Amino acid sequence: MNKFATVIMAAAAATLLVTACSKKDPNKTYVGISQVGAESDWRRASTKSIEDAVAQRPQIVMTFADAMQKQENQIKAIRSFIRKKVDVISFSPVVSSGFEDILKEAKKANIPVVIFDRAVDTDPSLYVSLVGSDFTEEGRRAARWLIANKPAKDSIKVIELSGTAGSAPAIERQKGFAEIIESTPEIKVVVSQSGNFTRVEGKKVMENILQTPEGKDFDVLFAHNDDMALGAIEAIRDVGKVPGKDIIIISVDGIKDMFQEILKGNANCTVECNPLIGPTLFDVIEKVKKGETVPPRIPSLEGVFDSIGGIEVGNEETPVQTTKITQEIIDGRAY
Ligand code: GYE
Repeated sequence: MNKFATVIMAAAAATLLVTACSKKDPNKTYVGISQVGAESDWRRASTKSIEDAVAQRPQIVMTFADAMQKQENQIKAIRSFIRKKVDVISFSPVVSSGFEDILKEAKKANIPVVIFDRAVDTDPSLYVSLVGSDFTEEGRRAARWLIANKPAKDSIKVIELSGTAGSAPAIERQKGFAEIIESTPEIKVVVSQSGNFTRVEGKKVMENILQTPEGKDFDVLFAHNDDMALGAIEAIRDVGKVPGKDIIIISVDGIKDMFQEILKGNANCTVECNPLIGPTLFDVIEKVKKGETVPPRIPSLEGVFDSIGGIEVGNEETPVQTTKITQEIIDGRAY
């Protein structure tokens, strides 16, 4: 075979390969998912819920990309989904700002976007639906629990460990908590620092705070997620204070490890945030692929768990009483 023929054949093979890869089965739904990372037990449960849902739906062809908590990775992944011409793009935005341009690219390519978990602050016309929790209400619930169980003191000092800076759950949990404690002037947040939603950083940040004057004298830890609270509990214990007793520990998510700590008396309350959104998410994605209309906002139903039970922490529209944690409840939890 001469050189010319070899080149032609290689080119033909390459074309064939490209067509084979890009040929889509019309009966399948091609979905590109960009997940935040694997920063917490909550996140790992969210990914598992997505994988389980896909395993149950043979018609879904998913490309999954882990952004490792970096927005730039997420933008790259979304751009590659657009190039691949998937049917639907879905992602949980690491932070809420800075997605306008890439979402416009998706819109231009006629690919609908379903956001899950965390919100973006772009024009809402750039995505079809947001499937996820009400983080502001989670912050409010945490504050209502504190007010119902506050120590009898003139001054109650709170240290807040916030989540990833600029992320929707960090912004909104902080806002909801602040809004409710405002009417109880003896409760004050004296320090607020980010632990980036991880156990390791939660511990490190708490260790540093414990060395400052504010860290020597405080009453409550409000952490934006359980993983940071669990790291902070270790740091608090290391300086000889008793978490759950000397320091009231309140956090958000509702992972098994935190339930266990509350049952042992080492922590006090966790506001549930449900990561098991896989089935709802793919129901929405399939409807979107078929061109059906879906609600712009699909919230999750969630509880609040503590060692007491029966504390009202909801609002007028959605009253919620806390559930007292038992070993049986822990054994029945999926994450
Ligand atoms: O609370 C935290 C995770 O976006 C609601 O992200 C989610 C948060 C969750 O890392 O554990």
